[in-house]
Amino acid sequence: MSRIKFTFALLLFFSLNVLFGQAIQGELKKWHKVTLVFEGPETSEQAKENPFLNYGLNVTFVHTGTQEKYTVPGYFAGDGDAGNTGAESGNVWKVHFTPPETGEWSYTVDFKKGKWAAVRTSEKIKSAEFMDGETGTLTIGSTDKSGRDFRGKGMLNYVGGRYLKFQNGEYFLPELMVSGDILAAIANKVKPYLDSSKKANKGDKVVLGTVAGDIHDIAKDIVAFILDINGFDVVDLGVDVPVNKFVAAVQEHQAKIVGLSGFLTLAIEPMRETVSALKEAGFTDVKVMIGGGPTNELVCDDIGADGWGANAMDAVSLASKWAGVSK
Ligand code: B12
Repeated sequence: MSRIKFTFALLLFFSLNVLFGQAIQGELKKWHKVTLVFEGPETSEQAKENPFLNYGLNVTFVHTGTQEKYTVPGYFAGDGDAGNTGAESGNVWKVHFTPPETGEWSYTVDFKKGKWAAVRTSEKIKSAEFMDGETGTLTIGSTDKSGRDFRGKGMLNYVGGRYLKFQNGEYFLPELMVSGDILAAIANKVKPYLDSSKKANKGDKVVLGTVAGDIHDIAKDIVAFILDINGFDVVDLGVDVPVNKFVAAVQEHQAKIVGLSGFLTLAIEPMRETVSALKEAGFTDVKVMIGGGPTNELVCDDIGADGWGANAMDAVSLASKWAGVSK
């Protein structure tokens, strides 16, 4: 574009904005917040005609390519900087939109006035004029954010169960991570009050750990806790446990049961090596159970383990069976 054309386009853009009393703030990028700022009616939070109830501002955005459509409610924003100024009055109205797609979005403003206009439609509710009926377009580019910046990941959606997922496909983990910490905290508080008669199994030791190369321990900790409250003495070796450490722990604690946890496909080989190493060390009567993401009964058979568990209660069932305890 020549410099003259560019200057003309720029002037047109600004004059249109002035004409409509409108500005667009924020980076025009996918998943970034774009704010439409309107110069609307001068009013106040204390006005008899309550701006949050008796005005209804909605902007409908439509993606030109896919026709994906969102209607986003706007709000009375005082002087536009009320968070800093504390202003209760002004003529600034805002709508925030986070475009979920690149490309062109057209928008249409609907601005109404009347009793409870913010929450209902009625023939008595009329145009509030100002920006009502205004239209425009936004051209949205790709996000330039990555890493921990949420603007590179998109909206967080609930996808069932306990999980939240970003639009880029990544799961949001904190709840799961925190749940492990909560369990540990609860376990420490609850254990002293648990029925000590369950400790009839005392002597039934389970050597447990997440195998070499793998640091996932939320599930392993749950298994340890459930085994513990069911009367087993758990020797928890932690995570990334080398083969020889399992063997040494079995020797030291004279344990008859070993539990191997792993969540990486790469954990299957260390599990196999641990099973073999125990046999080679002469612990042929030691039973080994496995569990965690990539494991199943086929893996169990293939690596020569004695049992597989889908969950912590399976660990209790297997250990109880091997210890000759009925559960
Ligand atoms: C939480 C998590 C993490 C956390 C772990 C935090 C922690 N302190 O444990 C963090 C963020 C640290 C992490 C790191 C990584 N992770 Co990760 N992680 C997960 C995630 C989301 C959940 C796993 C989990 O804890 N589930 C919760 C438990 C409680 O669920 P559960 O399976 O129902 O638990 C039961 C059973 O498994 C069973 N059980 C478990 N162990 C045992 C043992 C026995 C003996 C028995 C009987 C039963 C049993 O009992 C449990 C309780 O009921 C999974 C994806 C997923 N949704 O599963 C990926 C996942 C396991 N991770 C994965 C990967 C690749 C990694 C990383 C390599 C990523 C990276 N590039 O850095 C690193 C691992 C580094 C390493 N060397 O280990 C991949 C593994 C892919 C694969 N097949 O190899 C997964 C599947 C994600 C994915 N789809 O890509 N991760």
